[in-house]
Amino acid sequence: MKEGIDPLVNDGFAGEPPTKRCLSYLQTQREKGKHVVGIYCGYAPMEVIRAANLVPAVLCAFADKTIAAGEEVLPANLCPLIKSSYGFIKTDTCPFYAISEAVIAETTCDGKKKMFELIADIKPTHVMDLPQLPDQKEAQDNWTAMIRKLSGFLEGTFDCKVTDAAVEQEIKNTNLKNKLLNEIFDFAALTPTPISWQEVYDLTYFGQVATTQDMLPVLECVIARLKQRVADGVYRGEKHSPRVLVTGCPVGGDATKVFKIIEEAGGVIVCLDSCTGMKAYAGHFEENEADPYLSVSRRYLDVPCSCMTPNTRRLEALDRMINKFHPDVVIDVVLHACHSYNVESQKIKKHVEEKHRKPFLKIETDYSSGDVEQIRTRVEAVLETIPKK
Ligand code: BJ8
Repeated sequence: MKEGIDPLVNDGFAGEPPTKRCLSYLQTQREKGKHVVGIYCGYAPMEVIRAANLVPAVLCAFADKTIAAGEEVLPANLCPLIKSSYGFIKTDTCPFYAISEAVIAETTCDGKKKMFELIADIKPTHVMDLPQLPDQKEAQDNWTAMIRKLSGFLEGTFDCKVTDAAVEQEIKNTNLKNKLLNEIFDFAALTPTPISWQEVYDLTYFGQVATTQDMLPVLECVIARLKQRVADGVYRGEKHSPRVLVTGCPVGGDATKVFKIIEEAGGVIVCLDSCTGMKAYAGHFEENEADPYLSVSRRYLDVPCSCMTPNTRRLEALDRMINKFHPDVVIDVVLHACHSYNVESQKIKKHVEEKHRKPFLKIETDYSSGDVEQIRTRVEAVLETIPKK
């Protein structure tokens, strides 16, 4: 938190890692008797999980400290997100995994998919077969069937009933939560911007876990505080700081070193395009469809992850974000050994440079601090190419 600026969320967790707020929330829900399921991906159909009266816990990890434990079993040249997540489970130190009574997983990248096999015998683990050619009609049919199958797994595991009416209600709840979060993202689109990347990240992280009902007062209060900041002329960075859009792999914990470097180099991050950022809140669920599962299926198949081919939706989403947030530069963060985001980066670079005539930088990194100075040099160099305003 920048000195002199009041926190947007004043609940005692301001300035703390967002995982603390989420863990506290999950513990409270458990004490109230609610069951918790672990999730690993932006494709996890939250509306069905919530319709079963369950609370989702995000199990993707971003800490360097568990990589060594992960590498005792997994290959060293694997994505750090997978090694870190597995390392936490292997050392029995992940409170989010500990509180989860079952795990929901999807066949996204090979590393995650095979890691799920290694943990499947610890807790009930339900793997959903995610189609990866989203434009094919069969993809929609199959994904809808997989989401229905998930309902069956949750009903069997937690002795509950997932009704269509409850799924429909959760669709409406998600649309409302997304609407308010997008109102908050609108503030990041202002020049200068009154909201920091850390504040956006805190909210997007909490939004994965908390229900719409629990989020509503928080979000309404944040919107009021942001309006006040604008009225008071309070903003982040300098008035004419280079505006940065960060896209790519999910970034959290130790990987936020990249965000900190961008800020220290004088940039202001105005858009976080990843599953740990704004991506989870894009799009819209059609309400009052004859089959609410089809509505859920459509929305999730639209998630523009690099595991999809072709992933044209990511380019379309980038167009919308560039037009809204007016970045001066696009930085693509790729985690080591994430082949799909790494290969796709070439397309993103071409699209950004040729269609939008903006500078582009790809940063390949992991959770260690060994490359901080090298990243800093590259970030400083790209920010220097931006004409002063
Ligand atoms: S929807 S981005 S959360 S798969 S683990 S793919 S970084 S090699 S996390 Fe993801 Fe779902 Fe897609 Fe979002 Fe690469 Fe690592 Fe795999 Fe990763």
